[in-house]
Amino acid sequence: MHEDTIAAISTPIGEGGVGIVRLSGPEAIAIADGVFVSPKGSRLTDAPTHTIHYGHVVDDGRRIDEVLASVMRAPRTYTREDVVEIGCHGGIVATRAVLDAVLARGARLAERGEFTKRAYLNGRISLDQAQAVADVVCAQTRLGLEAAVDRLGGRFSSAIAALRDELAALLADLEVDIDFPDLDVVVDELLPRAEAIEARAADLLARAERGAVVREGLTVAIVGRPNVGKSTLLNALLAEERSIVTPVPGTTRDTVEEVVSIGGVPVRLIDTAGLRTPTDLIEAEGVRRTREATKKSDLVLLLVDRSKPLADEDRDLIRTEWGVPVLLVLNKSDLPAHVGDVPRGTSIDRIEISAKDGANLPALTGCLVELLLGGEIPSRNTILLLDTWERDLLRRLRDGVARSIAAMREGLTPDMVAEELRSAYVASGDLQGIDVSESILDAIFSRFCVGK
Ligand SMILES: Nc1nc2c(ncn2[C@@H]2O[C@H](COP(=O)(O)OP(=O)(O)OP(=O)(O)O)[C@@H](O)[C@H]2O)c(=O)[nH]1
Ligand SMILES: [Mg+2]
Repeated sequence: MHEDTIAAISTPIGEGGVGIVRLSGPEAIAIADGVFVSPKGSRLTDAPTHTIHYGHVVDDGRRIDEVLASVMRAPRTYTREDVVEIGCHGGIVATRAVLDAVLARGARLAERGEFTKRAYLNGRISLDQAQAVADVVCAQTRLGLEAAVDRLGGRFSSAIAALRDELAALLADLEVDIDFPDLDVVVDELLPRAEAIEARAADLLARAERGAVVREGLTVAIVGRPNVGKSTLLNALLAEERSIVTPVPGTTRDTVEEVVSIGGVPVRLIDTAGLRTPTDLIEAEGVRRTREATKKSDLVLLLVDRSKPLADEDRDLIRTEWGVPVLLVLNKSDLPAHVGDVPRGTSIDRIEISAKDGANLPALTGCLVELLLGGEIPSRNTILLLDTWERDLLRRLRDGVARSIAAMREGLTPDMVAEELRSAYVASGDLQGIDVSESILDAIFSRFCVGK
């Protein structure tokens, strides 16, 4: 248990219906009681666990806010410590003043994720579940949320625990073989078990790689000459008038970014300034930003206006090597076509749409699913949300088992096989959060906001 008591505002900063100041630690109830006055004179320190109390927070005898204080005594709390949540009216000033009052009484301002870190250190949740909490908070699509909630339920932890148990059993059987070389635990018996472990680790890894896409999302840049309908397409895909659309070429001067869910994957769409020889400084900067945007994209949607003859600038863009897959989009299919022959250039596919009336937009989304996700729409059962370092450990686990299998097939000695299995076993332990280094812990909890 921790010595000190931490406090923070647990709701988003800004005006809202309520603002919650959360305290956790041995002095949480006493500190809250020190700033709390109930109309009937009852004390939070006498309150039974999991009860809510009406009153005011006072500082220097002045009432700061009318509040509801929830008293939750250890161990059945988020952190397993004494916790008090003071529900204020919301708004920046009042909530902040309540926080200042408890800080003045001896609470320490919590660091990012410190409440959840305590929940982990006090054994209420596994590291895996702590990560899942961050994913729940950060989820950008329904699918991301579902996968995070699944993980919070501990599905990944139990899968790893099972693998670890089997690795331990396999190692134990091998030890017997090492100690009594003529006892001859046959490779025939161990090999299929190792193969089964490898198959399961490989499956988890494949799901984690799909999950990485759901978690980190993808980026798509919409580029083309001025006036071809880039902003109109962004708005159509978003189903809102986000970007300014006018018949004037050069309308969009800065990049505009929004996230849409495509097959449950958050896709950051970047509408860019039309590419042409800049006519002024602002436009030159816009064009530079367009080039930057394409560099950080996973795919480029290259738009051409098919109601106009193809311009030399279109041709240049079609010939450009963008370094990522390009989908050529012939826009304005609602108008008569005057574009003539459009060379394919570096694009891997092409499609005709009308951004204005939405014709063929579902097909465009289908193309994106095909090109970005290999045609496979992820579902909560086919993905796993893991951090990069966890994917790394999972890979190490699988590789260790794979090497042990190779060693068995080559007829190497049992202790050589065991050595490979041991590295897989160590990786499984790290994945369970046993002996995770402080730096990894810091990396995990820094993903949280203050107050979580
Ligand atoms: N008929 C028709 N008009 C369209 C279509 N898409 C866009 N437009 C029109 O084309 C004009 C330019 O559209 P924008 O979306 O502003 O074009 P842009 O590519 O963003 O242009 P810049 O920001 O200047 O680079 C507007 O008048 C749109 O209404 C379409 O599919 N059909
Ligand atoms: Mg535009």
